[in-house]
Parts: sequence; structure tokens; C-alpha cells
Amino acid sequence: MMELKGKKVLVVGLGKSGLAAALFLRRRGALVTVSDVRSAEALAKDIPALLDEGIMVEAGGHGLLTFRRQDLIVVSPGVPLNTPELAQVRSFGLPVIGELELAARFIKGRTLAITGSNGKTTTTALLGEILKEAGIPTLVGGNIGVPVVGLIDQSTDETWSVLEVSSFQLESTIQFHPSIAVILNITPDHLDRHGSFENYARAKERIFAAQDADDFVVLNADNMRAAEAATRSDAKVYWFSVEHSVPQGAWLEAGHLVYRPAPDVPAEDVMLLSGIPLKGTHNVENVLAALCAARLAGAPAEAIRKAIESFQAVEHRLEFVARVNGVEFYNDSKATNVDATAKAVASFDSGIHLILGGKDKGSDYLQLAALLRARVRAVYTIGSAAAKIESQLRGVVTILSCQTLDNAVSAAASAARPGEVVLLAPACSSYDQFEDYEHRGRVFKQLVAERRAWKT
Ligand code: UMA
Repeated sequence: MMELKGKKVLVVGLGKSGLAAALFLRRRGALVTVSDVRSAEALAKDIPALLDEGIMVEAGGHGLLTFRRQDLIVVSPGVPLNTPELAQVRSFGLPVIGELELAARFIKGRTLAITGSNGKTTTTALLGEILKEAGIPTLVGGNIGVPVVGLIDQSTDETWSVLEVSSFQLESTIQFHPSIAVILNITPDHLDRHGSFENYARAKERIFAAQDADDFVVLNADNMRAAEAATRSDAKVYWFSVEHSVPQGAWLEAGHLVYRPAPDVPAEDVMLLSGIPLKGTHNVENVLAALCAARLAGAPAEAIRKAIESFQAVEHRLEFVARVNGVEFYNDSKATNVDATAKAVASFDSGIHLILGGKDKGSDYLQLAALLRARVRAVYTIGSAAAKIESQLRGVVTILSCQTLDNAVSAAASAARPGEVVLLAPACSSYDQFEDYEHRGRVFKQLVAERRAWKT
């Protein structure tokens, strides 16, 4: 375990992760400074509590001198490692680690980590429920919204920490060592940050970089890039598939979810496909991945079946909002990339009114063309990505330029006929018009609630 007492530590970024990391470091005796590009006014709600704890705050920008006088730098996931001040101090050999890596050095017990371009949050939440149902002491955190450093004090040698981990968090890991690592899928996302799909995929593969032959990695046999990662893992490889059987792992067979613990033993019938209370094939993949990881962590099949059958969709993930005049409204604000939007659209047969747009991440929206032609009646664009989306999808589908979510909900609700669906699955991040995807989802739900109120 690393010694923090008396060490000068800089925390870069004062969001959820930075705040939790700064308080943790201070309580372990470090001399902590926090640096954020936001102004002191914007950070006003957190500064007094930090000063009370004896933590120094640099607001309104990162000062190179502040960075240079440290023994260690802890970086928030949203801060790119090529930020000039960070790049400079790294070139001098100053250690720079992320909040996840810091937590990994202190957290007790075992870790089950889940990454992937899509489905991470649902799978993490479901695994948390399954392990609790099985009576295993469980903590849930990570990219799902609970910084991992915040779990350290509650962890014991018996705990399983179920952690959603993103490419941003994995990029700066060194000793992070999950006993079970899950890669749900790897499809293009965050190309603006990682520079290329391959860099992004390699960041995801860091989830198993510190694993050895006593550990497990669970991979999606149906996703080419995730499956290929097996060749670089030292851990025991387990698979899941909705398309075919696998040597060891979980798959879908004749309407049943089955699991085989080893190649030479018969498969166990865990539950019926119809027992999954979530929409879409992508959710069957998430459930199979959770089932496999939970069996590896020692959960009995019965606890797994019970937890899956009573699981409810996580907020903002293909969440049913309301039926107004026969039109169903779904909130998939977490669909922040093209693949997630494709999965949301594929969950409905036809008659979809799709709200697309927000902040572009260097995505190719033309990949949606075939699905849009087959299932979507109209696209309603919002946010700064609208012009790019419109130019790429012109001629593919009817497009209405709406600018705001408010306009888009009104236009879609007016056009939709009973039996059709209004779907917010925007394929973009939210930061141009909202605080985050959760804020965008809440605003959508509020707009739908207002429409419902008018009708009654
Ligand atoms: N900042 C700087 N300098 C910079 C960039 C940002 O000072 O160069 C500051 C910002 O002004 C802000 C702070 O950094 O004050 C934000 O830090 P952050 O973006 O790391 O946000 P946190 O609140 O710490 O949230 C992070 C994750 N955010 C990101 O990865 C962008 C949250 O995931 C996660 O839930 C949380 O830690 C707890 O672990 C969100 C996310 O969008 C949901 N994740 C991406 C995704 O799922 O696609 C990866």
C-alpha cells in the first residue's frame, strides 16, 4: 500500500471523482491541492468544505508551477492525459495516476470490473443485485456514478466490489487488478479523446493488464473486437453469446439462458429468456455476461435467476417514461454513441420517432442508415451536432431540425400516431446543452410529464 502521509498530492479536476479523491487523500495525511479549469464561482459549492479540511484550491485554470511542486498527481477521468501541464510533468517522471488506480491501491477484498462501449451500467447494477441476492457482501461503484475511492472505507477482505470502469479510467491504471473482468463489447466511442478506435480498444483492454492465470476474463463472443482481446489476456477466458454455444461461459439456447462452467461438463439451465424484464437483444447480452461473471464469483443459479427476474431498467437506459395518447415515450439519454443508438432503435420494430443530437464526438451517423430506413418514421435533431447529422443522413430518412429538446419532444409527440414510439437515444454527449446525460434524461421526462398533464 502506498504511503500518503506528508506527500504533496495534486488532484486535477473537481467533479465527483476529484472531490472524493481529495477528501480521501487528505484524511490519509497527504498535503492536497485541487486544480480545476472552472472559475472559483463555478466551484463555489465545494470550495468551503475543501478549505475546512485544509485542502488548497487552484481555480480558473491549471498552473504549471502548481503541477511541478507535487510528489504525485491524481487525475479525474474526464481530464485527458495529454493536457499540456500533465504531459509536461509526466515527461519529468512525476507519477500521474487516475482515481481508479488510487482506489485500487487501497480497496480491500476482490473486484469484479465491467467495461464495454455500451451496457456497462446495466450490467454493473444487475451484478450488484445478483451478488447481494446471493448473500455476498457487495459494493457497487465506478463510472456508474460512485467514485471508487469513496468505497475504500466500507471494503473488507470479504467484499466484492462491482465496478463499472470506462476507457478514461482504465487509460491510467497500473496495478488495478480485478479477479473477474468483463468486456461487454467494443464499438467506436470517445474518438475525440483517444484519437483512434484502436487506442480506445487498447485502453479498454487495460482492464485485464494486471490479471494472471488465477483470474477470469469474460468476453462477448459475438463482438469481434472484444473477442479478439482474448489473445492478449493471461487470465482464464469465459465467453457469452446470444448466437451460439461456447466452450465455457453463458449462452442463449432455445429460449433458455444456459451456463457451462468448463468445456467437459454439461451446461446448466439457469432461466427462461422470457424471464428477462428488459427490452432488446443487447440486454440479453448484458444479462448473459452478468450471469457468467456471477457464477464465477460463486453466486448460485437460483439467486441469479431471482435477481434478474426482479431487475428494473436503470434510469436513462431505454427507460419507459409514459404512454400519452397511445404513444410510448422512452428515455435512452445514456445512448451517447452511435452503437448505443443502434441498439435502442433495434429494440422496437417500427414507428419510431427518434431524437438525435447533442455534442458530436467524431462519430459516423451514416452507420445508422439501414436501421433508420427500416424502423424510423422521422428524426428530430437537437444540439451542436445537428448540422453534421443532417448532412450525413439527408435522403435516408425524414429529418426535422428542432434545435432544442423541448422543440423535438413537441414535434415528435404531434407527429406520432397511437402505437408509435418517441425515443430519445441521441448518439451524442450532452455537454453542449445540458450538465450531463442524466440532466438531459430528466429534462426529457419532465417534458413528457408536462404533455401528459395537458392531456388529462
Ligand atoms: N476539468 C479540468 N481540466 C480539464 C478537464 C476537466 O479541470 O482539462 C474539470 C472540469 O472543469 C470538472 C471536472 O474536471 O470540474 C470534471 O471531472 P470529470 O469529467 O472526470 O467528472 P466527474 O464528475 O469526476 O465524473 C467522472 C466520470 N466522468 C467522465 O468520465 C467524463 C463519470 O462518468 C463517473 O460517473 C464519475 O467520475 C464517478 O466515477 C460519466 C461519463 O460520462 C457518467 N463517463 C463516460 C461514459 O460513460 O461514456 C466515460
